[in-house]
Amino acid sequence: MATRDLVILPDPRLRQTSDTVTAFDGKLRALVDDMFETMYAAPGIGLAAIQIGVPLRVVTMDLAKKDDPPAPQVFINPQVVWSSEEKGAYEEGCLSIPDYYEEVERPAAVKVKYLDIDGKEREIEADGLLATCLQHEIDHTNGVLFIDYLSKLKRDMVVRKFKKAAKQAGAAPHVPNPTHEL
Ligand code: GNR
Ligand code: NI
Repeated sequence: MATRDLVILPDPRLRQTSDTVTAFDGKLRALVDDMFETMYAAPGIGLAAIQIGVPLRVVTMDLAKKDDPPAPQVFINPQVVWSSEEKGAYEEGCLSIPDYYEEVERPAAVKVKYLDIDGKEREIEADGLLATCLQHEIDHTNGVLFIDYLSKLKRDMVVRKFKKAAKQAGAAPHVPNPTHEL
């Protein structure tokens, strides 16, 4: 088991559509293990595989409150099959967009079909934080980020900030005007 590096905005992999999982084997279990380790270490309450660079439709989640026992959940190939007309608003964050939080409005309740780690078909009806988190993670499997629901002005501001940060992180150390020294 190992933690993996998180993929951060503006990495183009975050815009990839992930592939459907077809093999329910040890490799999938190892991926899920690494996703939980990475998610708990971050810490985050949900993670999509693309956030560690693996373009597969795999989602991990744990919504247990601090001091409650862990409640790990895995969703393979999740898809929303029903969503409520009623909307709910949550302040969302994303491990791929660190330290940025904004309120997002989404359907308040959803029904999600998915497969469990053994490939067995499951269905869950969710509201509250679980509904929000499921939609946020399913969006990741489709290359969609929560900033896509904000105004263009807000989204452009965030993307610019992260582009600048990535550029500075990758740039060579800057020595101002070395030839103009006395
Ligand atoms: O840790 C996370 N918290 C969170 C809070 C509100 C709505 C969604 C989330 S998911 C996020 C982890 C993450 O980026 N998952 O993709
Ligand atoms: Ni996210």
